[in-house]
Order: sequence, then C-alpha cells, then structure tokens
Amino acid sequence: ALFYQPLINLKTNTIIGWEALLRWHHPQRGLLFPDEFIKISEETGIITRLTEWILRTACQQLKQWHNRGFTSFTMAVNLSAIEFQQPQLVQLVEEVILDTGLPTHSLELEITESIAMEDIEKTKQTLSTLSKMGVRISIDDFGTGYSSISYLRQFPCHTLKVDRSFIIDLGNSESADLVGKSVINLGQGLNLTVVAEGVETEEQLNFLRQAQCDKVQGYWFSEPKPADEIEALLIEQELIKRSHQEKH
Ligand code: G
Ligand code: MN
Repeated sequence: ALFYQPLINLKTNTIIGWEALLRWHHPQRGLLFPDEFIKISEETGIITRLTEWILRTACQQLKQWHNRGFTSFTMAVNLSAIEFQQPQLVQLVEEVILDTGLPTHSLELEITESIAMEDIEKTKQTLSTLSKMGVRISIDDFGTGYSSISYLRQFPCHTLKVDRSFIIDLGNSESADLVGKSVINLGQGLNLTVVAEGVETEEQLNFLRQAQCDKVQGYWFSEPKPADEIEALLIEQELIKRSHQEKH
C-alpha cells in the first residue's frame, strides 16, 4: 500500500505536496515499513514490478487530487539504489506521466545522496535526462551518507531533504541550531529548495521558520496516511484557502 505524508510550505503554512511511502499490510506481522522488505524485493527481482506499481499508483492518486482542484500539489516518490539504476527507469517515468496525464513538474523523484554518489557519471546522466523531461529531483536523507558537495553542485537536482537527525535537537541545543542553520544555508546557496524532514515539535518548527527553511515534513503536521484518510486534511486546506481568498 502507499501512504502519503504532506509537505508544508513554511511561508504559506499550506500543504503543497506529498511524499508517497510504501507499506506492506502483512497478514501475520501487521504493517511493515520498506526497510523490512525492499531488500528482499530487490533480491527476488520483484522490485521492477513494484517500482512500476508505486509510480503508477502515486501518479494516479496525484491526478485525482489535481482533478479536485489541488493542481499545485506535487508527489514525491522514493527510489532505492536498484530502482534508480534500472535501465528502463526513464522510459517507465515517461510512460506513467503520459498515461496519467500529469504535468512532469508535478513528479519529484527522491534518491539518497549515497545512491547519487555511487556512480557519479551515470547519476549525472540519468538526472539530466529526467530533469530535461521536467521531472524534479530530491536528494533524500541529506547529511547522513557519504557525499561530496562539489558533486552535489554538478547534479541537476532541485531539492535537498535534510535528514531528521539534524532536526531532532533544533531549538534545544546551540550546536544543533548552528549546524541546522548552516545546512539550510548550504542547500539554498546551491540554489536548492530545502526541506526539513522529521519535524515533530513546535520548537523545531519555530527554529526552522526563523532559519527560513523552505518546506517541512513530519509528525508535527501529519503522519503518512492512506489516501482515504487524507480527505479531511484536504477539506481543511480548502477551507483555509477559501478564507484567505475572502480576506483579500
Ligand atoms: O528516507 P525517507 O526520508 O524517505 O524516510 C521517510 C520515513 O520517515 C517514512 O517511513 C516515515 O514514516 C518516517 N517519518 C516521517 N515523518 C517522521 C517524523 O516526524 N519522525 C520520525 N521519526 N519519522 C518520520
Ligand atoms: Mn524520502
């Protein structure tokens, strides 16, 4: 199943997009997270069909929300190393975009910095093809893996997602604040949109707002939820938008 977690624009305080997160309703073990089954799906080769299903389902869902009037929503989809390296990835993305009728810039693909750094030339090539199509690229879990800032500068990517380990102590520790602010500056200095992941408290949020972080994501606003539970959030958002329009 796909669950969806909202991304919030810190300037407008509104939902501007979603990240699709994979879950498995296991008959005996309950709800499983990707770290428990992605590896085996790669080893068994199921990953190819899984990737296609994820991309299709996420894009179809986004299209439905676009049809309801939320046309500025984006959808972020995570790619594992093997998924990113699949030779048919670009073709698959093209197909899904065509079939669902989504604007390409509504789709954001997330790869971790470690995946990006595995084969620099290949990464540059794939990212450049996807970027030229209009697809947006996020570097996920930034700050946890091995990465080179000089390469990051050369990649055609658009968004930096700062790992939650940088967020956890914000507002409570001077050194965490200093590092947090520096990472935000670094991302924005590279002309990237900066997303703070794993925002859980008001202190973190206040700090991030002051530090002019672009977007936030985390339990503070909402856990990842199945599509049918998102209805309430959308209604709320619609009401907020309407009351803003009435004021202006
Ligand atoms: O690697 P990536 O950043 O895509 O991982 C997303 C994972 O983080 C999801 O499984 C999601 O459930 C989890 N997550 C989302 N928001 C929060 C949060 O605020 N706190 C914590 N601890 N985990 C979160
Ligand atoms: Mn992610």
